[in-house]
Amino acid sequence: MLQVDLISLGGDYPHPTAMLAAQPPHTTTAQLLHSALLAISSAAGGPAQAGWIFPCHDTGLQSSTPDRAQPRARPRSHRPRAAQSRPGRARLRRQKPPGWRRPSGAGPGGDGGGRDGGRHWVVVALFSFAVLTPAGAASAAALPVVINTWAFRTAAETAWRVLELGGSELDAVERGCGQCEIDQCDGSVGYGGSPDESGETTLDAMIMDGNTMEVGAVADLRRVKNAIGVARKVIEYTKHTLLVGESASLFAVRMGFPYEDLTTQKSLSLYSEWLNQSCQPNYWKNVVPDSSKSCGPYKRPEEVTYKEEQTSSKRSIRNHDTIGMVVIGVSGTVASGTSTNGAIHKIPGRVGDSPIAGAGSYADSTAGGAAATGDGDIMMRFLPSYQAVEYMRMGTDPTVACQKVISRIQKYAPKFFGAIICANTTGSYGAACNKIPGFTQFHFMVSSPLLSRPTEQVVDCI
Ligand code: SD4
Repeated sequence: MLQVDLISLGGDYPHPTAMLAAQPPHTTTAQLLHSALLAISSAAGGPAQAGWIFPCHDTGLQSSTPDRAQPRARPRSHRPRAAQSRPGRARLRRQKPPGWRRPSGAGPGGDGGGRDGGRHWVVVALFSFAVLTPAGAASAAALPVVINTWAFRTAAETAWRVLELGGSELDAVERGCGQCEIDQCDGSVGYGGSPDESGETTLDAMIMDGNTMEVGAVADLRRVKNAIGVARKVIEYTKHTLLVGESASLFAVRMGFPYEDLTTQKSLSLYSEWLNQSCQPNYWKNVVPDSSKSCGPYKRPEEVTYKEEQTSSKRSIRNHDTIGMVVIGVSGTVASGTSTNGAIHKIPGRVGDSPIAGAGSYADSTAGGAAATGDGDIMMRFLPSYQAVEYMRMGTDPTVACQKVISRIQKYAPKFFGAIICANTTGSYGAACNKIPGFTQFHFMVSSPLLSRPTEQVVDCI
């Protein structure tokens, strides 16, 4: 077994933001761990700075890591198991853009960007037909179903293809969300997005098996790109649920994942712009110097007057687009997962809702699955995904379950930014979002035997 003396491996390391003059100092522990990880990675023959190898896109089933469980050989039947429709109140508009083709391998820069997808939607709507499901009707149900947040089309296509090729529900979630990590969906998933206060991109992800209720999650993961892949390894090779920070990176390296810089020109310029605008916005409050006017370092004032800021999200909707995915197989097996680079300019160490079971997502094969997106600092306080699944367990229609969860958060944080997707074990699904200025509709993707292709849908926020 490889042993590394962390202390003797201390030393400076090339921080991603080294190019920027105003680089904040880092802790010695982080430096030591970083050096240790580099040493482990190269001792293990790992490509410490190599590019990300993730060949699954070609087949949907291969892995960059050596020990991926192979999928079942025989394709599953995708015939509807139950065509059950339940009443709901949401208005779901289904759209089918023309000219859809089976993907042949979109990588970074592919068409998976949800925000792009959002803009794209406006354009294609002029040329396509839309079916407006009247208020009072819910989605038709069939299995399997794949549903994911935002218009992350390549992620939906990847997950669906994994099912078609006989992969498991967990495989589909891992590959689907992993595709977004490759595509850097909206800059909010994967490497090179949402730099924190020190300019570094860190990742949160989780995956949940609704048969066994096992969860694998990583939070504040540094210098490893395939966060949901690492989360899956937490299920497969540990008895833990959640690993965090540099220690999660150490685990990832041991599992064979490349250890590499997540910084890109884009994340550097986001960071540099933020520094130039006096570090606005940020997540501090009640500190000196005044965090609404100047950069830190901040500290507690002599006399603290605690004032809970009304929960209007100062955050830009544009940089909050976590992928959350629920997959329900033909037999009703539920799996769910998330992957995100979290909140831009977050305080280092911040962990959002995405890697927290019941918050970011939840899966229970006796009821259904749900996944959330939005302001995780608010949403995680309500365990919305768990709550939605529990509503569905009681027989509540998925759309209504999603709405009830949003309403509950609204009572405490009327201006929160957030949305949730829900699906039950019959394949019925729904979504809901909180209506705030600039966010009145929520786009999501659905794949089902009732749709000829992964289809973007939109719901009006409440
Ligand atoms: C977070 N919930 O870290 C994530 C961000 C997100 O859509 O969902 N964006 O708070």
